[in-house]
Amino acid sequence: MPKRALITGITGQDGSYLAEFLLSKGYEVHGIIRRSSTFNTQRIDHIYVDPHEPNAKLFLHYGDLSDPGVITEIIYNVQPDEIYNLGAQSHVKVSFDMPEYTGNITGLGALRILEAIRRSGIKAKYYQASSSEMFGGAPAPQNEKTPFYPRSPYAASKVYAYWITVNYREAYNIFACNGILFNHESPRRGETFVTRKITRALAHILVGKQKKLFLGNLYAKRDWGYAPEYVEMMWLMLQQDKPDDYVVGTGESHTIKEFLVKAFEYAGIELEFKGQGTEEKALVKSLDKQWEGVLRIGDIVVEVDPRYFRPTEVEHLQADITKAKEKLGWQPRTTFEELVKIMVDYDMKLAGLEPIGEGIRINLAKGFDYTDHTYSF
Ligand code: NDP
Ligand code: GDR
Repeated sequence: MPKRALITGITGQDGSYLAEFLLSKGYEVHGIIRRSSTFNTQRIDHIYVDPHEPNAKLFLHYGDLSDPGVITEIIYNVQPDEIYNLGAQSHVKVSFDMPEYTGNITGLGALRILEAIRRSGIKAKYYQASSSEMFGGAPAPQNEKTPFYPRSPYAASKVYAYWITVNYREAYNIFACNGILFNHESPRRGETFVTRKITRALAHILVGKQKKLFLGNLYAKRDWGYAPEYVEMMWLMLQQDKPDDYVVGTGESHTIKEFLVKAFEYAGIELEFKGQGTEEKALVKSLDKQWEGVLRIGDIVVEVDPRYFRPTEVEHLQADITKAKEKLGWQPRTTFEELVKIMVDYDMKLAGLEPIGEGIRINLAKGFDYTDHTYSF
């Protein structure tokens, strides 16, 4: 019998990579999707097979983390061996606009699944998508022993989900793990997270679809890794003898500004920064011949817009990955520069441009053969 996994948030960045990974391991994969007036399954369309086909291994169920009845019913009907709870209102800035909704989905959603496991008596292992945002204001580097200091409704909700996971492990002997993952990005990253916002805007500027990119705080530091690698760690945590919590990151951090500069530089554009605070701007200092006519020296391509500032910011996240290295053999394989190149190439291609190509080659060389909803690397 193949193992059976249930994924909440299967239509998101991580859910789609995890589904591919588990299918490649021979799992039968079930995912919970939300009803939407437009298609929301673009990230998994390429792996979907009509369930009437005899070789179908991926099955989708309508549901919502706000609805305990349907969550319980799906878990009871599917009888999964492993449950990965990746569903969330996952945008930190949006959580300030929708704090209660975020608490309901991102926090209580975890409880609803754990309760369904407990009440049904199903022997499913549980993975909780915990986040480095829980460390928030705690000094870097952060590890499993660092006290949490959440700085947003999102982070506070994740802290609740973290502790309820630990509590159900201790109280009811459920095999439940927290993966405390630091930021991880990819060509499938949602378009409003800062890395993808930058690479997508860059491509749009180069095809003349957008003039300027507006960003918030350029000086926050993040530990950015490559998402396909991180979903492998989720699975690995559930394959250990004992359930535990692990920090996963690269151990390196960079500012938003560094990401911005590297992305433009890779495309052949040198930026120069002028002004400070809300007056800060990035201008084109030099550019490759191929962009002449599209851009000129001195063009302002980036401006700071306080609309994107957060009421309370998380200034510096950097993972101490000692435990995951020692116990799970974790070794990040993609560098910051490689990640930037992979994402810029993707967005250039998506915008109809010839990609620079290094990012595509890097991805292939790493053995990632992940097919995307738009094209294959
Ligand atoms: P995404 O935002 O890309 O995906 C979130 C998923 O949750 C989507 O499938 C979304 O569905 C689903 N979802 C949202 N609201 C509900 C709801 N009410 N009921 C059911 N499903 C819902 O997130 P990522 O893939 O980047 O992240 C996966 C998880 O890991 C999240 O929990 C996130 O908070 C956490 N995390 C992410 C990190 C990162 O750097 N990416 C780092 C640490 C933790 P739809 O497609 O319909 O919107
Ligand atoms: P984050 O990711 O909040 O770390 O949460 P995001 O990319 O949204 O922000 C990272 C940093 O960039 C700064 N920033 C901007 N952010 C956005 N989104 N848009 C902007 O225009 C902008 N300008 C500057 C932010 O202030 C912040 O400092 C992500 C999510 O995936 C969470 O679900 C996950 O838990 C954490 O990563 C780890």
